[in-house]
Amino acid sequence: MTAGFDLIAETLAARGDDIARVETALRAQEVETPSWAFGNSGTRFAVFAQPGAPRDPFEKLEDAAEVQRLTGIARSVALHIPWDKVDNVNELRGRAEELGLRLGAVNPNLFQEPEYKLGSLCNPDVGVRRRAVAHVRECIEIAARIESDAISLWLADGTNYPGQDSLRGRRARLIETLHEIYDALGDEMELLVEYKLYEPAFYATDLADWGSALLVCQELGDRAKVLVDLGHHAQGVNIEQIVSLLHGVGRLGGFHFNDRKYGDDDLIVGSVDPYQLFRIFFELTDVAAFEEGVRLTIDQSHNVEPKVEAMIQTVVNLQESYAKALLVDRVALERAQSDGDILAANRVLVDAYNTDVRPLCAKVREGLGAAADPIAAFRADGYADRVAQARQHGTAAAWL
Ligand code: RM4
Ligand code: MN
Ligand code: MN
Repeated sequence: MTAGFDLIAETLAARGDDIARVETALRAQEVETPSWAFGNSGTRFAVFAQPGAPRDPFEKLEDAAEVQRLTGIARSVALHIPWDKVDNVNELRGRAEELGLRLGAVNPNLFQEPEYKLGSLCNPDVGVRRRAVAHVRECIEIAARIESDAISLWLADGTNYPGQDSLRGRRARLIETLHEIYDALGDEMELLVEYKLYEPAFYATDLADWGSALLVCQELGDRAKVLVDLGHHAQGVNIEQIVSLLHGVGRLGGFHFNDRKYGDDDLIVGSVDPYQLFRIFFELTDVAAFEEGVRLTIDQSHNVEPKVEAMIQTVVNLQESYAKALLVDRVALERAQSDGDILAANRVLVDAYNTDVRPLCAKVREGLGAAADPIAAFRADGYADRVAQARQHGTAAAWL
């Protein structure tokens, strides 16, 4: 392990770079875990109950704390309301602090109420629109109470059949309701606007792509930013280009990390296409996007794989991709680019991607008081068995 670390350090030193730069950046990386990924979840066909699934938001925080304890970079937890609604939100915040956590973005739920059948913020019925806005306002109040600085909005709104509703009409309603929401935000709060190509609507989704989300944000104001969920694009779309473009115009609010093969599969990020994840990090490391607070949130659904272990693996994947991006020889890359040396430029990237950064990441985690090998430590510790014993009675939290 030390040998692997020394090799990276020597390679960097030989080109006048310093491994301390990379270690500092890795120590500063912050990943937000989603509360909803700890509860039971399922496919369209079945929900698979897992032993030890948390029964309430407090137990979800315990699971998140286990992920943080072993990885050292996942201190913050995103909430989904009403799934994480509690009688006293200060208690939830207090528990988070006790566990060494922070509550992160608040996600309103505008997709589960029967009255949202024809949409929420775009619904043709003004009464439904009013109630949807009221729900988001309630989330803003919760966010203010827990001192969260972001509302993260995903709309399931859309239509299934051509002619079902006026596309222009829906857009106008969306802009109007979003203005109300934006005006209700606290001064320090950001509105993150997530887009998704399709699903649950199959013909026309009201916020289907980065362009329609960006236009909305530009209409609202500086604190409205686009959120990129990696599973929400058509096949083959160049996500790193979207990310770099949004960042360039100051509108990249953050990510929902996950991986996919076909649709919005919500698999472990970096499990299907680790090179894509690396390319995304590569586009953002040289522009200091992470220091400016681009949010790295995970949005995954572990239906059949054990949830806490899956989350630990996810955080490790995010750390390793970032580490590889930090190792790109920028001087050599610029030289190759200005020489028009296509293949040398590409090799610079591939060299960094092919570096075994595991010893480097292990050292960073140890320095943070976390585990050199988080998965092995998790399995040895027996957390999964302990919670399976402790959480036998009552109803598990589930998002269906
Ligand atoms: C959506 C979207 C949202 C998430 C819901 C549960 O597909 O990714 O971010 O909150 O799923
Ligand atoms: Mn998402
Ligand atoms: Mn999704």
